[in-house]
Parts: sequence; structure tokens; C-alpha cells
Amino acid sequence: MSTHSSDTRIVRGACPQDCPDTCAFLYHVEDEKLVEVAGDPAHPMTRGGLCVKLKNFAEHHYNPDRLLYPMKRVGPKGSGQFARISWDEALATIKTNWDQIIATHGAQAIMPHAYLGHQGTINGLTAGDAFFNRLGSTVAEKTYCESGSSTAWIMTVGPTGGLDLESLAYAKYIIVWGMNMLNTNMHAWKFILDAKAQGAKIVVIDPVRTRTAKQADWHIRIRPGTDGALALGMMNVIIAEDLVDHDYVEKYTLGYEQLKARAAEFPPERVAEITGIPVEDILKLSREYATTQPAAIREGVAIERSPGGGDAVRAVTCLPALTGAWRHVGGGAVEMPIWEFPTDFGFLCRPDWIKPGTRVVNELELGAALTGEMPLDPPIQSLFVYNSNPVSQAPAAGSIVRGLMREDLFTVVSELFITDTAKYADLLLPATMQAEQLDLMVTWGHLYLQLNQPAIAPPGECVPNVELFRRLARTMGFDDEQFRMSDEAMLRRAYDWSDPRLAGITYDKLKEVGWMRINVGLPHERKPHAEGNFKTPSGKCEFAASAAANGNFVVGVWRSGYEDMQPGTPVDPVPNYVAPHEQQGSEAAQHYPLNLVSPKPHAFLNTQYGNEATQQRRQGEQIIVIHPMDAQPRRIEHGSYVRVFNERGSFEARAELSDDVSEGLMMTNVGHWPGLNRTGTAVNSTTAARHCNLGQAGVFSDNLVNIERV
Ligand SMILES: Nc1nc2c(c(=O)[nH]1)N[C@H]1C(S)=C(S)[C@@H](COP(=O)(O)OP(=O)(O)OC[C@H]3O[C@@H](n4cnc5c(=O)[nH]c(N)nc54)[C@H](O)[C@@H]3O)O[C@H]1N2
Ligand SMILES: Nc1nc2c(c(=O)[nH]1)N[C@H]1C(S)=C(S)[C@@H](COP(=O)(O)OP(=O)(O)OC[C@H]3O[C@@H](n4cnc5c(=O)[nH]c(N)nc54)[C@H](O)[C@@H]3O)O[C@H]1N2
Ligand code: SF4
Ligand SMILES: [Mo]
Repeated sequence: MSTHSSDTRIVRGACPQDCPDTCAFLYHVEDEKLVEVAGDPAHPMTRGGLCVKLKNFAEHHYNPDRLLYPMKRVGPKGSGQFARISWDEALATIKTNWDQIIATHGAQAIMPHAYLGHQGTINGLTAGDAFFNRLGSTVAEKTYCESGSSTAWIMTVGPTGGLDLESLAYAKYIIVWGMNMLNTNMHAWKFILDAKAQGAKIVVIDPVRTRTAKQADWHIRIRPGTDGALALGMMNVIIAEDLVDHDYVEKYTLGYEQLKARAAEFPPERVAEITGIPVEDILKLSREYATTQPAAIREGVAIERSPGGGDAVRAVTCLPALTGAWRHVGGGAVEMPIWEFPTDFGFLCRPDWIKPGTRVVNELELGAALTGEMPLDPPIQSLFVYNSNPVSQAPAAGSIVRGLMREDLFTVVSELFITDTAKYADLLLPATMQAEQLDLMVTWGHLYLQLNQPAIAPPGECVPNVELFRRLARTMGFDDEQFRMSDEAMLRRAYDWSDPRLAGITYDKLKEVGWMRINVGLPHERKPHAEGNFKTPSGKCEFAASAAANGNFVVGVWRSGYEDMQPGTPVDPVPNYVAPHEQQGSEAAQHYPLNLVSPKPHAFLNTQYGNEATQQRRQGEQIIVIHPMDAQPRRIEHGSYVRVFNERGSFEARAELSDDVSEGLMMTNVGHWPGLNRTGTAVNSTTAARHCNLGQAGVFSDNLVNIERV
């Protein structure tokens, strides 16, 4: 932390990003200017340090490219030519267009598109839901991330926080499964190092030898999309060698006999064949995991990014109950602890305002929805994008761009910058950044409730999302109380402060101290499921999910509020292995023989900061990691530019030859701005808009491509 003059004002805040660490901020303000954003040294997760992405967060607020005023398009679609207009004109334009669309096609011809550009209670994932439900628009299903894992987690153990990441310090065996923690959950790595110092073994299961894998005691290379088979194979060994905690299983689980029968179908030889992991390693992993307690599993989001991802997360989540790992402090598993926070999603989203029969369109299928490839009656005539950047982050990006080019589509984008998506807007609306707004931050990596208070005034005419929707509500003539409440009144209303987990925590106290731990036990003593106490219908860890027993389905919170509107695909009550769709050896593989995974960039947060020169220098240009044996026959050398392509699209990247990937596998990062790349495209031009088998999550790791030197 640098030193500042005595007239520095410190304001408490919290990181707005879709990142499990949700760091606590100290905003430093001098002469009403934000001069520094520091991590709070007292916060147990942040411990005074922010990540590389947020290093220049104060300057980010003053980036000269920021969108400061409403703008309208003055050139052809996608040309990026805009002219400043007033908020009154912007709102009036929206009203005229929407009134006309509603009169001709009905309100369902309007579709919102939003995700987690901001992670606050009133400006984040649920912002705008109440407004669009009141409007009667198409309901957008937001399943970019965790919806498959969350569904799987809830089916198996219920909406419980599970293992506290801080408790990892007390584990003796830690499996980091499908997560590049050093990039994506870096503040929790400290607890792993604490455990290691006490003799714990760290195992990373990842197809790529990542920074995290390099720090581990053991890196297990797995074929993408085969984690379900590995987890079932581990169960096979654990059951066959009688390493089961029978007492725990009997008292606190449901469906052991069924799970045993399923696991019997996955002997190590078969699992080795599917996963590419040697039989000896499967045996060793199973034995070590079952016999070294406390054993912890840090479930990464990447497990879900394949067709069988949902069942894979269910299978992984069954493991700690089979071995009794939950009995110990530091044992068990963690998907995300978000479920411990008593948030009133009913109030925030107002699902009661959705008219029966309103259609639901999944956001990952945006391209098909806009181009008409997905038959929709009425067709989408207006798209309202906020908190998201689908041209970069959604699959099948080429079809999204084709859709956005439609002359008859009225597109509004609320943004911080003119992103690759915003470029196609008819109207742009300016949004505030975190130091300029009030919110209670949602977190999915720790157990602290945090208030972010405004430190500086918004520049230009920027407004927080919550104010944007108040303005839109007034414009459309909605006078419901929801749209007349202040930010603070909404935040006070959005949590159940009488919930025992919030005992002693009040909004006023948060205003003073910034953050407080919720009452769910301290890290050194927390054993949430030592005696069962699962949040499932049976109260047990459900190896055979009662939610699926009668062909039912379950969904994660990201469809919150409208679960009963759509029947889901029936799933097997007991987790199974579902193979990748785009497989080596398939017919498609003759043309596209290489599988491409596209995890998170080190220096960007999804696409955010991808337009900052300092971050671009840290991240470097778009690269693709290729095994030398795949590069050689294609005359690709280290540093050559290559075109990566399949029938969906292409992009270019600089080749990095390395055996950090296996033969047949390549790795590139999502998050580079397509428009700043060599051909105006990035990895999602090649990914497919299909879903994982639970929660409608995306399948970004299931992507066969080919490459050639350019
Ligand atoms: N620096 C940085 N941090 C971030 C983000 C960011 O953009 N940048 N984004 C945030 C967000 S939104 C999220 S969801 C999290 C995600 O963070 P993570 O959970 O870490 O997810 P990914 O980065 O997608 O992938 C992690 C690892 O999974 C591997 N992987 C890919 N497919 C598979 C598979 O089928 N099985 C297994 N076992 N491994 C596989 C990849 O090689 C990669 O190393 O990160 C958050 N934190
Ligand atoms: N190939 C591939 N694709 C992926 C993934 C992958 O691993 N591989 N990961 C997926 C995952 S896990 C996720 S979470 C998604 C993330 O996808 P997005 O949520 O779309 O990612 P961001 O880049 O964070 O984009 C958010 C946009 O919101 C804007 N924004 C930020 N704050 C505000 C605000 O307060 N108001 C408004 N109106 N706008 C704001 C930002 O400027 C940014 O342009 O991407 C998914 N896409
Ligand atoms: S992006 Fe994540 S690690 Fe970085 S400051 Fe924000 S919460 Fe912390
Ligand atoms: Mo995500």
C-alpha cells in the first residue's frame, strides 16, 4: 500500500467481479478522486492483496474509453459509430420501439441477456429480472457458469455451503479437481499451502499442466469430459477394497446399493481407457484419497463444461460421504458456499410476475435465437444486453454476430465500454463502476457478507444497473413499489436478517465495518456434515437423488424463480458417466482431430480488463498451447501464427509448443477481446451451443478443431 496524505478518505468496498475470492477493498480517495484500491489486510480471504487483474482498478475508473453518456448508432450496424444523446431521448427511443414491438408481436419478442459482469445483490445476476418479468418479455435462462455444478450439488447434498475453503488448512489430502486455482481462486491457495506445510498432499486433476498443477505434489492428466468415469472408478476401488466408511454410509447416505452397482460398471481398466489415466494411478489415487483424512475436494467449474458434466459433479460430490471425509474439520467437498446466505431471490427476481406460459430461451443459444435457426414465434425483435458480453463469452459467436446484424433487431446494450457486443447496439447506455455505487456483494468462495459503499461520484451520466431498471420501469409506466425503492431499502429487504446465520449482523453494522462472517462455524471447527445434516429432501447425502427418482429434474439457482415453468430432461437417480459429444475417433474427428479447452485468462476477468494496456501486457496476445507431436506434421513452430477452425468458425493465435498438453489436446484462453485479435474472432467462434446434462450449462471443453499455419 502506498502512503497518502492525511486528507485521504478511506471507504470500504468489495470486488465486483465474478470471482470466488470476493476481496474486501479499501478505496483511497483524495480530492474526490479515487487514487488507490487496496485489499483489506484484516479480511481473512483478501489479506491485504488484490490479484493481478485488479492491480490498476483505480485507474480503470478513469479509462478514457469509458462509456459516459447514452449514445445512438449513427453508422451501419457493427460499425461502432455512435453519437451522444440524452437519457430522455434514449428512454423515449426504447419506449417507442418496445411499444411498437409489443403491439405487433407481443412482449415476448423482447429478450434480455445478462450474466455476471457485476456480482452485487441488486446490480448483479438478478438485476433486471423483476423489470423484465413485469414487462412480460421472454425469460432468459442464465446458465453460463455453475448451473450444472449447482444442480448436481443440490441433488446430492442439498443447498449447503459444504467445506469452508479456509478449512482447507486442516486437510491432509487435497484434490483440486478441474480448477486452475492459482489463476482463478488465488486467495484460497494460501490455505492449501498451510495444509502442505503440515504435511498434506496436493493433487490436481486437469488435462493441462497448469501453473496450479506445477505447484501440486501430483498432477493427474485427465481427458476432458471424463471426470465422471474417474469418480466412479475411484468408488469402484474404494468399494472393492472395502475402504468405505460403512457407519457413515449407513447413517447419513441414501442409495448405497444402487451406487455400488453403478460403480461396479467402472473397473479401473475401463476407467483408464476412458480417462487416459494409467490403472496404477487410479488405484493409488483411490487408496490415498480414502485412507488419508481429512480429505478435501475443491471442485472447479470446469468439470461441468462437458456433456456429462452434471453427472460428473454428482459423482465427485458422492466421494466424501462414501469415505466419511465429512467427519473431519477440513474434510468434505466444496462447490461454492453461496447457499449459506439467506438471500430473498423471490423479492429480487419477482417470478410471481411471470405470466403462465411465458417462454424461456437459454442465453447460450442466443445465436440460434436471433438468426431464426431456433424457431421462435414471435421472433426476437429486441435484445437488451447488460452485465454480459456474449460475442466474446457465449458459444457459436459467429451466429450471434449474424443475429446482431439483423436490420430489424432493436438492440440496447448497457455497458462500461464499447465491447465486441456493444459495437452492434442501436442504443448504448452507460453503467457505473464499483467505486461509484452501493451494493451488498454476493460471494461464491467464502462466508463473509460485504457491503460495497460508493467512494466517488459517477462520471458523466453513468448509472448503476438498479437505477437503469428504475428508469426503464418509469418509462414503461410501472409504478410498483419495487421500482420506487432506494438502493439501500432494496438491500435491507433482500436478506432475511432474522436468519440465525446472520445473527449479530445488521446492515448498519456493515456500513461501519464493511464485512462480517456469517454464523456457520469457524474454519478451525466447522464440520457441517459430520453427522449428516444434508439439505436434501431425505436429509442424507443422496447417492440416488430423490429429486430425480420419478423422472423429475432439479435446477440450480440461476434459473431461480421459474423452476416450474419448464420441464427438464429426466436424469438417472444415480450418477453415471456420459461421454463427450465431440470424441476422438468419431467421424467429425477425421476433419477436426484436436480437442480444445479454453479456460480463464490469468490477467483478465473473463473479458474485463482485456482492453487495458497494462493487462494486455501481462496476459500477452492470444496463444494456443500445442503438443510438439501435433505441431510437427503441420509445420507449426513455436511462435508461428496458426488458424484454429472447425465448421462453426475460426480464430488465429500464436502457437506455443509444449508438453503441458497431451497429444490431441490444445489449450487457449477465453477472454481476449475478439475485436483486438488478429481476425476479429476468438475461441468462442469455434465452441458449440450445446448443454451439459444438468442445469443447461455450457460445454466449452467439448470442442474438436483443426489447426493450420498461417
Ligand atoms: N484470472 C481469472 N480468474 C477468474 C476468472 C477469469 O476470467 N480470470 N473467471 C472467474 C469465473 S467466471 C469462473 S467460473 C472461475 C473458473 O475457474 P476454474 O474453475 O479454474 O475454471 P476454468 O479456468 O474454466 O478451468 C480450470 C481448469 O480446468 C481444466 N479443464 C478443462 N476441462 C476440464 C475437464 O473436463 N475436466 C477437468 N478435470 N479439468 C478440465 C482446464 O485445463 C483448466 O486448467 O474463475 C473465476 N476467476
Ligand atoms: N470458451 C469459453 N467460454 C466461456 C467460459 C469458458 O471457460 N470458456 N466461461 C464461461 C463463464 S464461467 C462465464 S462466468 C461467462 C462470463 O461471461 P460474461 O459475464 O459475459 O463475462 P464478462 O467479461 O465478465 O462480461 C461482462 C460484461 O459486463 C460488463 N459490466 C461489468 N459491470 C457492469 C455493470 O455494472 N453494469 C453493466 N451494465 N455492465 C457491466 C463488462 O464491461 C463486460 O463487458 O463466460 C463463459 N464463457
Ligand atoms: S478479481 Fe477476485 S482475486 Fe481479484 S481482487 Fe477481485 S475478488 Fe480478489
Ligand atoms: Mo464463471
